[in-house]
Amino acid sequence: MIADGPRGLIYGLFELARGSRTGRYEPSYSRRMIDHWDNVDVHPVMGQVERGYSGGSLFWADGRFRGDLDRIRTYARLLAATGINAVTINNVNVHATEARLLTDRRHEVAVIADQFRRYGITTHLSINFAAPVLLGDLPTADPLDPRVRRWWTAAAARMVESVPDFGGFLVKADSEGQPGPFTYGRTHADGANMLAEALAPHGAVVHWRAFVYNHRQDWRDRSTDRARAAYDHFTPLDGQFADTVIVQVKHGPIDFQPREPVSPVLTAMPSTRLAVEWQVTQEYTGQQRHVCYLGPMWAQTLGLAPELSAVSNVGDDPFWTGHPLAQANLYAAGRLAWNPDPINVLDEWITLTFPSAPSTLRSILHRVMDDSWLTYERYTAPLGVGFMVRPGHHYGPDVDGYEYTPWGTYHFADRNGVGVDRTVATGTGFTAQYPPPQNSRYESLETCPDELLLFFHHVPYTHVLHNGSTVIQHIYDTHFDGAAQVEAMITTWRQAADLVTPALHTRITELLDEQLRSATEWRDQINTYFYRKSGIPDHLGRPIH
Ligand code: GCW
Repeated sequence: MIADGPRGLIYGLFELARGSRTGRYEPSYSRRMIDHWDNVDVHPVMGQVERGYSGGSLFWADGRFRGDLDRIRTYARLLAATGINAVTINNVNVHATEARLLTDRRHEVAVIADQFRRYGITTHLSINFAAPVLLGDLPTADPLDPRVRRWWTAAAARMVESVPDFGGFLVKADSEGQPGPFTYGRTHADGANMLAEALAPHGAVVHWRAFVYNHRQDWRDRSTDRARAAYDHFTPLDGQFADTVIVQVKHGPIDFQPREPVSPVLTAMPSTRLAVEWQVTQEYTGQQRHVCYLGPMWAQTLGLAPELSAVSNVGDDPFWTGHPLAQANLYAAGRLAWNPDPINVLDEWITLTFPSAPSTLRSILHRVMDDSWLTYERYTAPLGVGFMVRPGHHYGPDVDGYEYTPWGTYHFADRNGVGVDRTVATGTGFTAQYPPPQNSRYESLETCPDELLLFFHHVPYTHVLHNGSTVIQHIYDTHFDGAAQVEAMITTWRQAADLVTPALHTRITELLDEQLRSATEWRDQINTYFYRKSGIPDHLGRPIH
């Protein structure tokens, strides 16, 4: 481990966790879970860790269990110190090798669980819904078939023999090619309840993801809207899930974009246990090459579900998280689940990570990090429209990268305007999934917040925002400002040269240089694209390529 970053965080947090400063602490979320998207094999496209930007997996390398128990223990301690008490150790996309963690490779799960247990953390496993078929035991995975139910009951019992305090299963079903109950004409409640029946006698639970949507869409079919999908699939099942099933809902209705409204599912299933899912790994928020402190974004969903699941941003990188400042996101995820008050979290992280920091360093870190999410938003996709990223790896700009594919993440930009009409009056009707008063707030152009305008409405480029600017001028202004703010971050960080270790200073400097390169690329591609579509020049005459 390299000096001040990780060590400071661990030791400092233990001080805090002992309650030595202000007495007693109680968590507001009962289960505070980190989900790893680690593969056992190196996946040909997704690699060792799907959407991992911090090196390899702490658990597996090239198909083998790494067996570095010291490192896992240190990690367990770090997680416990942030307040995390549950971990899912493998990717929700469960391929053939990973499926065997449930059966003949479960001793690996047991060894990992032994390390986490020391710090009060339970171990959970992602499973493949078709495991009875995939592992060659049965001709079907139909959840209502008694043979399938017996198979899962036996598999759960064997797992609990290996891991007596086994936490349970996490399931991505009928989503992006993963198998699920739809194959057998069954509902997601049928599928989840079957697994709950196998696990409940052992006190273990099922986390069942609500990320279910049609990824083979036709852009002309405006009745299919990816934003609607989770609500449409799951709310009719409210009340049908067993008590030990937790339906896990991404914080926004689409997919971890830098700006989305809160998922309407979170307020629409009063008779179901829910968990909100945050993406700590920065797939769509700069991939741990950009500073993007996400605490303020996640704070929007605090209090809406009793549990939290957060997708890990940790790997075998010496700083744990690739970008050293991305540690703050891991800290914020655990900490906000413990105490849903976002105000001081970043300041706390700075204090604990740099315990002897002079006030100049504290102020530098605040200036670089406080508004970094809003800065990121400014130089990327505008006004909540999302998904203007390069297809596949999702880094950097490609405005039309997904526009002519079936993934359902359209922006509908043409020469007249841009945005997705999700109104009841003329669009997909998504706004109706919100209770009053949000439904009418989003439905109406008069009241829809600017930052979500293009998520809910298709408007002309000359549409005037609440802030008095037009859509097109706002696009130019925010993109020039966003890139300029990254330049300012670099100038600010230079002043920290003598205040942190050289290794830390160098790593962050290199990453900020990449952030500026990328922000400039975003600025220029977005501005050029919309200038060429709209034909409307920038009022200030700044260079547009
Ligand atoms: O955002 C998408 C990612 C996939 C991920 C999926 C999910 C694990 O691009 O890599 O798969 O979300 O959340 O299941």
